[in-house]
Amino acid sequence: MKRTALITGATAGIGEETARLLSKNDFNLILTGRREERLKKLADEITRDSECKVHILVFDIRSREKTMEAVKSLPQEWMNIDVLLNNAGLAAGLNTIQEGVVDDWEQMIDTNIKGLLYITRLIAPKMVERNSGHIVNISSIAGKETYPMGNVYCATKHAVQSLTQGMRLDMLKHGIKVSSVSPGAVETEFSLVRFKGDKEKADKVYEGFTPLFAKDIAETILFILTRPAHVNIDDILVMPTAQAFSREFYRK
Ligand code: NDP
Ligand code: 8X3
Repeated sequence: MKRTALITGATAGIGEETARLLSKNDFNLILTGRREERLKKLADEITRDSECKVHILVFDIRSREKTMEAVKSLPQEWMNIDVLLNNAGLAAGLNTIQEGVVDDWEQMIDTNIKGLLYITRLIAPKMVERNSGHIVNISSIAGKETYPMGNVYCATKHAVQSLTQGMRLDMLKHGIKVSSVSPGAVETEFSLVRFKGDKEKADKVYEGFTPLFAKDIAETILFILTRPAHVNIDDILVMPTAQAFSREFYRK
């Protein structure tokens, strides 16, 4: 029987590629994000190329009300969510603390921590009721190390690590699986967003080495989701071969 997965941030990068991969591996999908056109296009592609059913929800995860409305709007047949992939997130800017942009800090905290919590709070109780479910949180190497000027972004991902442990402890007796995936540099729209559309700056991040691609992380997520019932993958750190720790790159 197919499982239902809700993916936050399915309009680009890791979320989009994971949607494609899960659609071919016995999942029906609830795809979310702010960019409706992209969600519709992806839903059309997936339903054309697979047996997967897709439902889209358009909302800004920073809004508690909009997130609640979106989840409450789900038709009955979509209410039993087996997998929650907490992927929506971003880095905004790269500045020292003393020159930090407070609006950027708020955007990262509101998306990467509070947004993740809002949606988890809405979906986890139903998993607990059924004594079944799997939450996968996308953390980062930035959740394990702090790098210069990464301050607030790294703090949000450290929070994701901590929340993953908290979720696992609190839902242990209900048989809920909780995992995190912590990638190094993945070439997605991440750097374009971080540098606010400056493509030259964004491209420089991946210059001279082969980064990870969204598909690499999608495959890791699929691995996590397809372990036997008695196996929980707590955390996987995935790095490009040419990257050691958060800021050591071997560039040719
Ligand atoms: P992308 O920028 O390609 O994708 C980010 C996704 O998050 C988009 O679908 C975007 O959708 C969604 N999102 C962002 N803000 C909001 C919001 N306010 N409300 C709803 N959705 C939102 O980046 P990645 O795929 O790389 O990032 C996915 C996750 O992976 C993030 O949590 C990131 O921190 C993490 N990560 C990324 C790494 C990398 O090097 N790329 C490495 C380690 C972790 P939309 O804009 O349509 O709302
Ligand atoms: C994204 C990877 O190193 O740019 O989380 O923070 S990094």
